[in-house]
Amino acid sequence: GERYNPRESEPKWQKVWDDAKSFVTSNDDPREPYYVLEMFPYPSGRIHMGHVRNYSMGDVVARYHRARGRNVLHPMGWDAFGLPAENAAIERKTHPGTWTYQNIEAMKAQLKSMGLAIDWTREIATCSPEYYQHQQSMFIDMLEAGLVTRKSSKVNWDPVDMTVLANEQVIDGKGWRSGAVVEQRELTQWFFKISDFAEDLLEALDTLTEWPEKVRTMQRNWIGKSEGLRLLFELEPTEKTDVTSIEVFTTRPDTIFGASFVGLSPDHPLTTALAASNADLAEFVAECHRHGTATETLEKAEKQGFDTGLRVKHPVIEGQTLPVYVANFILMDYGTGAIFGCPAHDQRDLDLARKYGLSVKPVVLPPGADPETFSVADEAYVDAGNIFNSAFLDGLSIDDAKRKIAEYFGARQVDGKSQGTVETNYRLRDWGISRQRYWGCPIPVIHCEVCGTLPVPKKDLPVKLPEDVTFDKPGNALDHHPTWKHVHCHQCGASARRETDTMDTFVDSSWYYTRFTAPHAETPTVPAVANRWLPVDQYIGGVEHAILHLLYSRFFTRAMKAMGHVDVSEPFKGLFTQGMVTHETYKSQSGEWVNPTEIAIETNGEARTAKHIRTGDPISIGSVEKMSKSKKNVVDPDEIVATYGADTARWFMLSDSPPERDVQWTEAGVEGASRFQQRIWRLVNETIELTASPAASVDVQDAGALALRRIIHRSVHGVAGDIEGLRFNRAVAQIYELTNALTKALASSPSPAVTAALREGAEKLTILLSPMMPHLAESCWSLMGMHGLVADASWPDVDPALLVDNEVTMPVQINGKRRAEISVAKGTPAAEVERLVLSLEEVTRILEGKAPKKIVVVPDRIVNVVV
Ligand code: ANZ
Ligand code: ZN
Repeated sequence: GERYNPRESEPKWQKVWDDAKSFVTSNDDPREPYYVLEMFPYPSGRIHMGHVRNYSMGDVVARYHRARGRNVLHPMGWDAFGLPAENAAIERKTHPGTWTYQNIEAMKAQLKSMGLAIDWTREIATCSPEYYQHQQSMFIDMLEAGLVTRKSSKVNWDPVDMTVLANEQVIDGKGWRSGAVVEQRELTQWFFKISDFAEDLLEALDTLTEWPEKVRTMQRNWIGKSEGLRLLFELEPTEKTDVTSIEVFTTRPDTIFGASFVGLSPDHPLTTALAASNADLAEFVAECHRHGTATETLEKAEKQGFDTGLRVKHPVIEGQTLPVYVANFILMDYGTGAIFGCPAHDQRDLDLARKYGLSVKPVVLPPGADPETFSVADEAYVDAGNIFNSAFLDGLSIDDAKRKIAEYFGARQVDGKSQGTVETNYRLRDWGISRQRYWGCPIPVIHCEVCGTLPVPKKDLPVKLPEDVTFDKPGNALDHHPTWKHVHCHQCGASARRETDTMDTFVDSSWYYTRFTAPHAETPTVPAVANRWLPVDQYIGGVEHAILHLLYSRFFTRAMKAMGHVDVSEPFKGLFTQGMVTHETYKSQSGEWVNPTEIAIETNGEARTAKHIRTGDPISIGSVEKMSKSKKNVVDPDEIVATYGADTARWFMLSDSPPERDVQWTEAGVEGASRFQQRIWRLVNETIELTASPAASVDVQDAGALALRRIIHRSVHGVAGDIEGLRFNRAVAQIYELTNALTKALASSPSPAVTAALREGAEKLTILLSPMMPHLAESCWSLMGMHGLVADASWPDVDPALLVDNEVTMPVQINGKRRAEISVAKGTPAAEVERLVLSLEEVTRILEGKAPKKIVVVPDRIVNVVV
């Protein structure tokens, strides 16, 4: 037969699937629903190998569950708002929308060339008003339900991108996109009250058993629950302030006897009040602000303090006082914005104490340490031990001491209040969603001079972005627009200003999976439909979204439930985070990165050398790194599809490593995948040369056929299990094994029974392959003259009897001497065993053409031949 030609076959089958609407999913289909989703792409312009890997995996899952008779939802859309579109618009002098929609077209064509089983009728782009009007309407509902607030807060301000950044978008004090040093600014912003759900979001993590443990841990840490004590310290009277006490939050009240100072945040109200009449303190606070208050920055920054001159009474040591410092590492929006410092057992406190000469008194004794000599030098002791140097707490464990001291303070009073109150705190902050950018979902409110801030009436939605915007000035183009923001109040008619902040793009991606269930509905969801599909059975994407995107989506689902749009709380039942795609790196002699397509590699035994194909210059082969533009080690999926076809790319992506690990893209690997494709094609061609009609019942008495069928059925069973467990590389390995077994049988001048088994094998192999190499599978299916499309074929049934490992090996004796052995299925009838024994080479040699005198078969045990 001819070589398989993917370039011809792939577009052909894609058109057939399209015309047949093979992957269009109906919401009314009575079969069991199954929802598989890959994280939708940002339309940056072109798909990359990471997408290829992600979507190949999702497609295998989708096609497999279709074959299993489920009604599969496998949609695709575009996370289409965001800053890069504005930057591109500035660079290219186009509109962000033009750039975005062009990219969507290009990337859609690329995804289509991969042959993905996607229902494109459900495509959504978050930048289209058809989508974001529902987001606006839910925003209004959330506002009315008290889930949205507007408050003034300190924000990370990127002076180059002129926008607010989330803490995690600040890296080493710089903006993640612009690299500019981030400033702190006070801004009035919109917030989603995700912190209302902190406990629920934390507890429900235990129910997400189909999520990777590491992702659940990351979420737990992000929510950061801690149980502690609010504790009042009495101020020594002073004319500097009327304040009489300072409230701190501590998780270590057991260390109170080791307290050596009280610390205030630079933003603490008492700090602000004191700074009003203390220029040095005001300068210290300003300096702290210049350095930023992002958690990460603070952890790295040198600990700085300012002695306010105030003193508090030590709450447990009679007659002792403690100084009150303002310290740069204390956040205002956690706990009470004030702490007590115990330098012996907290590193930050220790750094501060060493710098300003404060006392360091250990109160937790490490197991086995000597209480007389134990001391803390430069490293705080933060581990377990028993309390000492602490009067009535001495000898207790940390936990027991915490309980005892909480009771002690609970029973005392300061300023007419209980001195100590047990309290739970969460690190999780409310979600600031305001962005000062044009290319995002407008926040649907107006600010009226008379009525204040009002939501836009729902009948006036969507609040559309104006088309005629310019980006000639830095900042928010929406704010610069000459007319857009000037409106009249719908309530009183007075002049009003539209909100010009747009929503964080994480809002768009927090509910798109719900919208896919009814993408054209006039309401955000059709609850009955959404409830049928949700939660997503299998969500697949990058681990970089393990915290924010997933947490925001979990919050949003809860909010949507509260508003009656869905009836589930958790959006994603199964979560899988895939590894990255890596490639070797190459450098020219002048130290420039060189793309893999520009070099030729020569292999000499173990040694590999590289040369530039045009210039012939030697190139050095460097380490294997994540594909990135900066290292130029990127392989373009388009080129791979054009050279080898989509199936080869898909196969290689699935075959080489466990899907949660990184996969190294290599030329040799792709070529191997491409050769395998041809092998399958040959195998099917040669099989139909032997038998052109579809598999009928196979003679189960025939041992050779039985052995082959056993391999076939085990493969069907095993590949199914591996796909369900998302062990794609193992599924691939099993398909290789099956192919080898079939090839071997084909080469062994097969009997009619074996030929029939071979035919069965070729058909089943084609179905097993079809989730991974769907185009090749269609070609094989049609070549074999099978009915319909393999895309519509059912996953093969498995004969359970063939899965049981019931082979027995029987020794074969000739005249009482062991000469050979034979493997047959348990219970093989004596006549069949006799027939097989007589065809054994060892036996025919001794018989020399004569018939044996007698053959005794003890089934499943032994064979005796008498000659
Ligand atoms: C006294 C103490 C002694 C503390 C000791 C720790 C160790 P988690 O567990 O993360 O909740 N803290 C409280 N509020 C703070 C704020 N706004 N900014 C910075 N630090 C703050 O951390 C709670 C601990 O962090 C608290 O317990 C407090 O210091 C500090 F040996 O109190 B601890
Ligand atoms: Zn008004």
